[in-house]
Amino acid sequence: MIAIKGLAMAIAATVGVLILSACGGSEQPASTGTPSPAQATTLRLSALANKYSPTVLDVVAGKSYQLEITDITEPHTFTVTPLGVNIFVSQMRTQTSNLTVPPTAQGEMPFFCSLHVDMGGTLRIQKP
Ligand SMILES: [Cu+2]
Repeated sequence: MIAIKGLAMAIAATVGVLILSACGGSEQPASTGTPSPAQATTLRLSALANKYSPTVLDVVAGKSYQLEITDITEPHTFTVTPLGVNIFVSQMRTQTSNLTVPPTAQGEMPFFCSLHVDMGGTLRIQKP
């Protein structure tokens, strides 16, 4: 919990710095010198009523995602056994976690919550 709060504060601090630098650089055109690192795509998953929705998540092998789980009212897991993914979802309301799909992964794999029998879906992995 403390680590998560610390992360939230770090993100808040980063956002603050970004806003500050955006204001300070008003005389210069948008900086195009350094390409920003590839933006991770956000995958949204609701945990409303202890069911994951949508039940199909489309991802691409080798890509990283920000998995944003919303409507959390009690602890869950986001588990994909073949990928070795087992994220503990402990924050109330919304939790964002990194999900990286290995480049060699492909096909359909079940994802599920190990705490709720009927809570799960299918991760559909496309080739890049
Ligand atoms: Cu659950």
